[in-house]
Amino acid sequence: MCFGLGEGETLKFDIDHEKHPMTQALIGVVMGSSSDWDTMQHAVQILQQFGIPHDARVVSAHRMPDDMFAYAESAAERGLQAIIAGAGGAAHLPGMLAAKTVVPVLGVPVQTKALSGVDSLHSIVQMPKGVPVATFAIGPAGAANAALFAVAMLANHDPALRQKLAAFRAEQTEAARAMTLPPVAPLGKA
Ligand code: RP5
Repeated sequence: MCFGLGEGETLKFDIDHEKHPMTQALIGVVMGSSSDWDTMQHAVQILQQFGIPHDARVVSAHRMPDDMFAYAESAAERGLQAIIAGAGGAAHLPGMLAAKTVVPVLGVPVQTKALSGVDSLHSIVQMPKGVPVATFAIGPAGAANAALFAVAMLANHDPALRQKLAAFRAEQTEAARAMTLPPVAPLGKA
């Protein structure tokens, strides 16, 4: 699956167009299985919302290890600024990608049936010293936050994108301020 800019769409932030053609992905989203898509699509939604060129695909650490290495080894030369990697269970994918590239890897633990994703979280977060994986919350919130983190990294070098991110935060603030609470339930019915 590949998401680039559509025809007529303009790039919404300043990048070196010599180095990064209009449709070149800046963020790679990978996952161990198509069964991770329900979770990982939340990352893609955020990237789409901010107009970040990206691609998304299945790259399984244990079912297609050679492809995983090829993906990681070519990540820097393809211009990827970060890789968002989601996996569940004995979740090797983010750590093994990080072992094969210096492009920052943002790990998303996918919720599992057996251990609710705590297995995935521990597998991803407990990287030994020297090869880091920035690890996010279990499930869709982690996927969305990984993408927001990637946006924030890109925004360091892009004032327009930074403004967009600030507006996104401001919108959330307003939504929280507008929250109201329901009346207290009568005694015995709570
Ligand atoms: C991992 O195994 C994937 O990331 C997925 O979360 C898990 C189960 O994969 P399927 O058996 O559903 O394909 O590699």
